[in-house]
Parts: sequence; C-alpha cells; structure tokens
Amino acid sequence: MKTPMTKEKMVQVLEEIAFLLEIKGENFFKVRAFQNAARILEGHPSDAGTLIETGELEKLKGIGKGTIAEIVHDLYEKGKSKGYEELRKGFPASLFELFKIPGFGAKRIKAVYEKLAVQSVEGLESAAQNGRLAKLEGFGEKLQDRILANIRQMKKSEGRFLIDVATNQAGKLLAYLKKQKGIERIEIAGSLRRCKEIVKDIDILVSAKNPQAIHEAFIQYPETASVIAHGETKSSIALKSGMNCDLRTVSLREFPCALYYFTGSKEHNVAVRTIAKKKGIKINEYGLFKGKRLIPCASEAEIFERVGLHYIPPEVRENTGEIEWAAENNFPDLIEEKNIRGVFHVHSTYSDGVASLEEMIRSAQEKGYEYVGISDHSQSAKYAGGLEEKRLYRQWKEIDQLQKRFKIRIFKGIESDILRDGSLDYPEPILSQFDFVIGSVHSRFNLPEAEMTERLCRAMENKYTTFLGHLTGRLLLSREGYALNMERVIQAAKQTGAAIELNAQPQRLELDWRFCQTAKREGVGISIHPDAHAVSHMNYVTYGIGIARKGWLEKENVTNTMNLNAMEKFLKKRK
Ligand code: DGT
Ligand code: CA
Ligand code: ZN
Repeated sequence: MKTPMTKEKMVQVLEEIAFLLEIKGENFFKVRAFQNAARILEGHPSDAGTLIETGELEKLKGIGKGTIAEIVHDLYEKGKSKGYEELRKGFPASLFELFKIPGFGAKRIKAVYEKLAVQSVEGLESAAQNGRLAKLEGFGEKLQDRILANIRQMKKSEGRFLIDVATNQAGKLLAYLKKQKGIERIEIAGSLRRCKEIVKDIDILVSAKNPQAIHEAFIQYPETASVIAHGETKSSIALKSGMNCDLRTVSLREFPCALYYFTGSKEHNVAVRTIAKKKGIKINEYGLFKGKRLIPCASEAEIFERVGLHYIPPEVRENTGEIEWAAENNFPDLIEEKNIRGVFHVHSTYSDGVASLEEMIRSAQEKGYEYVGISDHSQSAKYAGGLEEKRLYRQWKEIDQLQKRFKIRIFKGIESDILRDGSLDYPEPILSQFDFVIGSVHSRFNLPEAEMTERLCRAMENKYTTFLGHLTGRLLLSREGYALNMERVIQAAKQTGAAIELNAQPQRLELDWRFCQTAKREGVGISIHPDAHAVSHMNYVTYGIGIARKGWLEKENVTNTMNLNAMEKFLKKRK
C-alpha cells in the first residue's frame, strides 16, 4: 500500500489550490475558504488519518462536507485529487517556486506571470535586475529592490531548515529505523541535538548487530528522494523534503565517543580536545586514549569526567564559555521543561487563532499548567483581527464564564501593538484592566536603529507592559529582524522590570540564545511563550526550552517558572 499523504503535504496542496483559484480570478470567498481550511488543518492536533477515520473532519468548521472535505479525502485515500490536477494544468511547475518568496502572494505572481511571462524565481530575478519589474503597474523601484533582497535571502536559506521541520522529520525517520532488528543504540547527533534554531541536515548515529542491514533499510526509507552515498559505516540520503540525512554506524563500544564527536559543535570539540591533550588524553570518534591505551567510556558523562570537566549538556556545546564554566565546576543548573508552571501569549479565534478560547484553555490545563494567559491582538492589528473594545468586553465575559468551569487560572491579557511612538494600543482605563500586556511591534519595521530602540524602551517604560514580545520581529530563514541596540533594550528591561519574551514559535525563537546570557547577567526576567495560534502550537514551548538552555538560562531566570501565587503577585506589582 502507498503511504498516505501527510497532513503537511495536504496543507500545502490546499494553499496551492487557493493560489490557483486566485490566479484564475475566482471569487474571493472561495479563495479564502481554501486558505482557511489549510490553516485549520495545519493547526489541528490530530493527524489527517485520525480526522478522517473518526469522521471528525466533517465536523470541523471551515472544512465541513463540501468540496474541501472531498479533496482532503481524495488526497488521503488516493494520494491525489482530480480537481487539484485540473487546476494545475497549464501552469509551469516552476511558477510555484515564486510562492516561497516572502511578500510574494498570488496577486503579484499573477501579475508577473501574465504581464512579464515570468515562470520561475530565476525569471523574476532577471526581470528585477534589468528593471522590467519596477515598470510594472503596482511595483516600482522600491518594491523591486525589496524583492531582489528577498530572493537573495531565499537563496541563502536553501538547504537550511527550521528546528521544527528538522525535528519532525528526524522523529519519523528515527521511529522507522527503530523498527529494524538488531539496533543496540540510536541517537540524533549534530546541530539538531544541540538545539540550533536552524539546521543543515540530520545526523543519526547507530550501533547495531547488523550495520549493513541498517544501511540498507536507511536508503530504502520511503521518504528518500535520492541516495547520495551508501557505505558500510556511512550512508547519506536526500529526503523528498529537500533535507539531507547522514547515518553513521559504530560499534557499541565506540558509541559514546562517536556520539560526543558527531554532536559537535566542531569548535567545542576542538577546545575540549586541547584541554584533554594537556592531560595526555586523546579523544576522537573512536574512543578516548591515554597514550596508546584505550580507556573505555560508557557514556558522554564519563568522557567529561576523564578530562576533568563537569558534564556539559549538548545544547551549550558551542564554545561560548561553557568549557571554562565546566572547568571551574560551578556549572549552571539549566532549566527543564517541567519547571514551566504556566504560559502566556495564547491566541484564540477572537483574533487570528484557529481554536476557540475554550480549546486553548483546555489544552493548557491538560499540559498541567497552573495558569494560562490569553492575549489576542489589539485593535490596530487589523490584519490579524485585532480586538476593538466591544469584542474585548465580550472576550472578558467569556473568560469569566470559562473560569467557573476550569481549574487552571486564566489571565486576561492582550498582545498590544507597540505604536510608532512607543505607546500601547488602548487608553489607560482599558490597559489597567488587563492582568498582563505583551507589547509587540507588528508594523513600521524600517525605522532607524536609534528610533526603534527608543520605541521599545518607551513601551517598557509604560507600567502596563508586562512582557516585551518577539524582540526583533525576525522570521528565521525569511525576514531579518529590525535594527536594534540590544544592550540598551536589555538595560531598559532591567530598569523598568519588564520581562523579555522568549517566543518559542520555531520561526522566531527570540530573544536569541546569544543574548540570553546578557539578560541573565543583568537579572532581566525571560518568559517562555508558545505564541500559540492553534492547540498544537502549545508544544512549541519545548523548542523554547531548548533555546533557553542554549542561552544558559536556569529556572530562576525564567519568569513563568513561578507558581500561581508568585505569578499573581508579580503581575500586580508590575502595575
Ligand atoms: P549543521 O549540519 O551545519 O547544522 O551543523 P552540525 O554541527 O550538525 O555539522 P555537521 O553535520 O557538518 O557535523 C556534525 C558534527 O560532526 C559536528 O557538529 C562536529 C562533528 N564534525 C564534523 N566534521 C568535523 C571535523 O572536521 N572536525 C571535528 N572536530 N568535528 C567534526
Ligand atoms: Ca548536521
Ligand atoms: Zn505577535
């Protein structure tokens, strides 16, 4: 039997259909219906198979029993859909590549396709380079420059992947390999084990009774697009997603040293090897040696012990000071996910979330949290369904109702746009009624550094600002953050008592781990938030924890490790 189409792929098909309908000039509501369906499916915690087999799919608002449900069924059961194929006919496949350029939606693709006969990213790039794009109605020089910059950025991000994409793919591959007979040990190594926000490929290390059979199974993984290398100790494949994956097999005895070696980072390895050398110890991927004599190590912990270092967890192996700490033996006790007692920055259908208030609150309670902070978008965020006063009151009323039925404490909050001058998005009488406010910049990203820094500092000086949201507004692999004087912003947080958010959305993952150490040193609180727009996004917290550990944060540096009582006091004090 063919493997059924994954949900991710289905979401992509639905998005493409929306695009095709738009390019064909179909009516707006039809286009929106497909876009919505894609988002609903994407955000739903269940996989496609479960949704279909339980009949839940038909009950989902936005999918229902009509054409869309039919297409989803076809995709799942037959791996294709006639309607979709019909739509796609007549368009070159390379045209869909344009979709990946930030800021390049269906309308613009339609324009360049019809008026400039652009059929691919290369075509668009050359039209921009020779100035033809700027002359097209609705484009102009400025936009042309921006598109060129975005194409450059896109080319730079080719072959690099966000942590959630890599984690999901590695998880599936690992589950597949674990089913093979004879596996003794198996681990993910490389940058993914170190929790880097962006990774180039997946590294897997295995010890097995029958390495050859494991390499054989590896290259036959159903998601393989092509086999790059097939050897006795190392094989490489390219996955259909475009991601590469290396498999190395070693003996059980070699496993700990090989795992340590292939986890990296290279810079960390080199630095530790230098220390070892001074003690007459040699470490490589095959083992730890004193002179010519092999010293058996049963675990990574033992390797560190032999070299006289405190154990260094994978996330911080970047040679940014961890080795000095480990040598002095006062290594930080890094935060763990179980330390998180509640979360903020949770959206609902009141603004641009896809799940109801009740669903989001229930999922927080099921995760065992003591509190959850609801924060939909504020009134200026028109693009995201920001809340006008009337709808805000309605939401508060609903929260009060829900609070009677849920044990988890629900905090009423808002993700307030930080306006150009640094002020928040509601007048004081409203601001004063929130339990908390996340201040975020969602517009005017192009201010000069000094102005942007001032804007954020002013926002923190506002006593109603509890948290400063996704600090630089970056979108990993697609948009650079805005210019900011980070030192000054951290100082302002210190002076005002505002906490800085560590936004755990895989595209954001900021405060960047490289600045967490500075915030920690200054005693600035960091709060780890899922920025959830769907129930499944509540799991983003796991990535946030990885990044927090990477930034050396301990439990007491993270605001939302407070228990409910302490959190209630903290929120009151801030006002
Ligand atoms: P990536 O793949 O660019 O996201 O980052 P990594 O760190 O996973 O790099 P990768 O896949 O090239 O290699 C995996 C690990 O193997 C790396 O972190 C350290 C180790 N390694 C690879 N090549 C060398 C090397 O030439 N010297 C040393 N010391 N270690 C190496
Ligand atoms: Ca790697
Ligand atoms: Zn936001």
